[in-house]
Formats: sequence, structure tokens, C-alpha cells
Amino acid sequence: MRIDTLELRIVKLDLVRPFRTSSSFKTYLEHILIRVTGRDDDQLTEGWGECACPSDPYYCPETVETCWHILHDFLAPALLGSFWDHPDRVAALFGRVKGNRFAKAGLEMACWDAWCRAEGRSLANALGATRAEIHSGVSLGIEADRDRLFDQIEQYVEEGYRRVKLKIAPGHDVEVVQSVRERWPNLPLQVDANSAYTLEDLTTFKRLDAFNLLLIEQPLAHDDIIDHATLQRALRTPICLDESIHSAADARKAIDLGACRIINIKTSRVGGLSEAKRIHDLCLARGVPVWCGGMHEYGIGRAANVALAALPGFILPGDVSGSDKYYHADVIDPPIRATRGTVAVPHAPGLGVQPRLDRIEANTTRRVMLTS
Ligand code: OSB
Ligand code: MG
Repeated sequence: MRIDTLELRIVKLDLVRPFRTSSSFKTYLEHILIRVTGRDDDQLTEGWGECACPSDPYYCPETVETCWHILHDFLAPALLGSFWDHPDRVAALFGRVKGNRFAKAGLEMACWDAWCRAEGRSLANALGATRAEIHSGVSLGIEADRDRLFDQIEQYVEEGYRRVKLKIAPGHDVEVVQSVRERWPNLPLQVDANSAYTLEDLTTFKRLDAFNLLLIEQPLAHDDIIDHATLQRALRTPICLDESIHSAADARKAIDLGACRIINIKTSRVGGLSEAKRIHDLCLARGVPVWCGGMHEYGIGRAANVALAALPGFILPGDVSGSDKYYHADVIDPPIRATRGTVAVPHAPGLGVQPRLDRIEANTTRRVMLTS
């Protein structure tokens, strides 16, 4: 396979409702969509990828602008005109570029889509999926108003979502979780701190430990696994790492240290689908449950998440909700929907979804075409 052209665009979509975490506040997103065209044995093929990086460096060090720069000036030149026989080899073409995993993941996804379409295989099949549908949960942002939070939980539980994740932050934690637990004693519930706490907050975590949570996600620093191991030893509730895990090597070290008992796998955070699968394979071999996290993906990245979450080690419900939770009109047809808390895994070739060029075009704020 050889990629001949590469189109980058920033596509801006408004969120259905603002989303607040301990580290950021958003009313709209600007994801980079990537379209590649190439040839496989003279057969023409096309692929789409999504770079789901936030606009600000509050979740991870990258931003939309750094992704654009790295894609435009380093990754595209490394990919254009190079031959590769399997998308697992694409990451090696980017080998000289350190970090910048969100940028790499978006372009690698487009290569997976192009290759799978040329092979006539679905992405799920190519990754080794064993499920035809996945279980999904919802991630709820911080709401100052308790009634608004309760209304959302009520709505999503009614729609059949399998679990609820609440964002927490210092001063917005124990009391909120307690009130939700009192109202929904049996709801599968978990929390995500987005790295807002330190070991000094041990008493807060000891109190959270009493609410029968499925897990506590990324309580401590984004670049830590040592303190997380200390905290995990003090808690009954499993710690799940998100921000701290960028590779299978990171996952192995965190598991060996006892820094977590569960891992949230996000393709974009780990530099692509090949590395995401490697983390999955390691965790499956080590008996560590994983689930598929999200970055408010548009339909393209969301379809990739669904395919990944269909692998056998994804035994916990993920954050892969229907796209209607975030967007009025998604960039693909048909949009990804959850029915009674399950999302069907696309089985058409590649990502298995059709980009809506009219909507993509209407929401594009920047565009560039690159050729080899
Ligand atoms: O920490 O998991 C996170 C969204 C943006 C950045 C980080 C996170 C999240 C979410 C939402 O929790 C996941 C989703 O529904 O896509
Ligand atoms: Mg998280």
C-alpha cells in the first residue's frame, strides 16, 4: 500500500451540552479529519481518520495546533510515497517523531481504514474483534446544579446505558457520589478525576472507597504511576489509569508496580490502533480488564472505538456512547446509536461508516491538501 494524497481539515462541531471536567470546559470541539487516497496493487483506495485532540493542553500536552503542525510538517512527509504491507507498520514510519500520539493516531487510523477497504475487511475483523455489539456507558461532565446531573443520569439509565461515569474534582466529589448512590443504590457507577488530586487527598479516596464504585479513573498526576501504586494499596476500589498510559510498555510497568487494576484504552492517547491492540493483548494475557475510553469523537473516530471495543478483553462498558449524546448532526451516515445500552459493530469494509461530505464541508474551518 502506498498513500499518494493526504487531506487535512479542522472540522468544528458544537456540543449538545457544555462538558466540564476537573481540567477543562468545552462548548464545541475542533477535530482534525484526515482523508488519504492510495494504491494497493494498483487498486485505488481511500481512508478516513480522526485526530481527537482537544484544542487546549489541559488533558494532554498536545493541542489541535500542535497536531496540525506535526501532521503537516513531519508525519505526512514520512508517510506520503512510502510502501507498507500492513497498517501495523505505519507507526514505524513515524518512529523518529517522539510523542505526539494524538497526531499519529489520526493518520494511522486513516491508513487502517484505507487498507481494510482495499482488503474488503471490516476494521473490527482486522483487529480481531469477537463481538457483534458492544456495551456502552456514559461519561457525565461536572454540573454545578445537582438536578441537572440527576436529570441526565435518569435519561441515560432510562435509555439503557450500562453504567455511568461521573467527573469529579476537589470540592465536587464525595458528596456528589454519595447523593447519586443514595438515589441509585445499584447503578454501575465509576468516577474520573482527570489527575486533579495528590496523595494528600487520601481521606477523600477512603471515603469514595465506601460507595461500591466500579473504579476510580486517573486520580493522581497525568505522568505518575508510583503514587498511584501507593494509593491503590490503600484502596479496595480498583484504580484505572487513563492519562498515565501511552503505550504497552507503560501498561506493563503500571501493572507490575500495582499502580492500577484496570486500564482505559484510547486509541488517540496511545498513538494508534496497533498500539491500542498491543495494550489490549497484554492486559488480556495478564488478566487486567480494559475498557474503551473516548475523546468526544465524531463518527469517524467513534466507529474506530466501536471496532476496538469489540475485542475480547474489553469486558467493562466503555465511554463509547451514541454520537447523539454529543452532536446534533454527526459527520457520518448512519450516525452511531446505542440501543438499550449496546452499539452494533460496523461490518462493512474499513471503518464501515460513510462520511457525510456535505456536513464535513459545511463545518470545515481550515483545509490543506498534500501530495507525494
Ligand atoms: O478523561 O476520559 C476522559 C473526554 C475528553 C477528554 C478526556 C476524557 C473525556 C471523557 C468523555 O470522559 C469520553 C467520551 O464520552 O468520549
Ligand atoms: Mg479519563
